[in-house]
Amino acid sequence: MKCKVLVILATLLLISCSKDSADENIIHNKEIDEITVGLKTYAIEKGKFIGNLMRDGMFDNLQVNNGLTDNLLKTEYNALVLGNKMKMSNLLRTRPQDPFNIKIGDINTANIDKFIAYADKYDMRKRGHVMIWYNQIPSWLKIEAPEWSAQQIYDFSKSYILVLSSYCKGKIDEWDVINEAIVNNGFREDTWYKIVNTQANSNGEIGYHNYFAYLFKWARLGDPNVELFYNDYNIEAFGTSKNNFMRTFVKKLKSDYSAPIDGVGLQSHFKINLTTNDFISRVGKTIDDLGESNFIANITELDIRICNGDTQTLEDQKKAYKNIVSTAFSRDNCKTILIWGPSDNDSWINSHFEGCGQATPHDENFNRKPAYFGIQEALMAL
Ligand code: 9MR
Repeated sequence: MKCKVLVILATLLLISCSKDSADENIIHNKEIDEITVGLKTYAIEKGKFIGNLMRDGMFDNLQVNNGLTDNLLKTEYNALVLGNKMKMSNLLRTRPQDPFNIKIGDINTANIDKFIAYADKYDMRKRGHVMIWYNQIPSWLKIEAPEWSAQQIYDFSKSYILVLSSYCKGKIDEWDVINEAIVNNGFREDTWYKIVNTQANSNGEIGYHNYFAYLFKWARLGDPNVELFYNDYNIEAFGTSKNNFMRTFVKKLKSDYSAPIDGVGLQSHFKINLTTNDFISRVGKTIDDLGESNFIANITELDIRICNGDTQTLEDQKKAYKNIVSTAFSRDNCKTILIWGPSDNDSWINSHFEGCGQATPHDENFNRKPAYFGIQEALMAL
């Protein structure tokens, strides 16, 4: 009799244990779902790329922030760019023996390799940032370039781009060939390459258009299949003087100079009070206008900062993120949106704009903000 009671008790215990563990499984699976169903799940379904950047801290130590940034990047995003580590200041830090005939050995390819390995591990689209930029150049170039002739600027740029583009052939999906060359309604003049506009090269060619067109041709020569971009800020909304100048410039580059330029990167560093419906619909108009001339128009550095004095809330920021993502992605010629900062804990805004912050979709503790759900809703509704 005693034995029977014991068997019944043991069976009951077993049943209740296995029920508990089934409940635990459900909870556990839900947690896994919440962790693994990132924004990219929705983007992939719609044939789009949603990305973010890897900052220097994480690049140097992939497990920075207790691995939270790493987890966020690989869970949420299917596109990646490096914040600084592929800029010329990092890739060409040491002066090459002959700066007019750069060899692959002169370039810090370890940075490129590390980027590619990480992105490939998680099936991410890879954005190369950046080949030619007036800013973040090596200190030796800052000293020497002002003494160079136009032909020397051409030789330096050609050998750098050719070597870089060939090294990354088939590994990088899209490159910023030239970044931030426009100021208001003209070309930027305070650059290390400005001599190309006032002095002819040895072919007798002169002017920014000619130089920029060659940059694209060299990049294409190194990799026939990579997508090549002009990238800039404050060019997003249709009809401003910088926007008008940019659209005329890229079209001219393609039609009059046969530059193999595939698209424009609209950086999109927005301040919250700028992001009205009218402003965002004008961004849509820019994408359409570029599309009519067969240009891709990607959003390449999106963040929406809130500053002291702004009356807008995180809910307003959600609406703005949702609006820009659905406006851009509803256009076929916008394929990629990259956000410039994994979380409010590691966004460049904090150190560059006094009194501003909260610019990204994840908060200081890497938790999803309303902005995150705005992006998610926009992706789901595509
Ligand atoms: O995110 C970059 C930041 O860490 C650097 O301090 C800064 C220096 O200029 O560059 C930031 O990235 C810029 C990008 O390369 C080009 N567009 C503007 C970005 C924000 O300044």
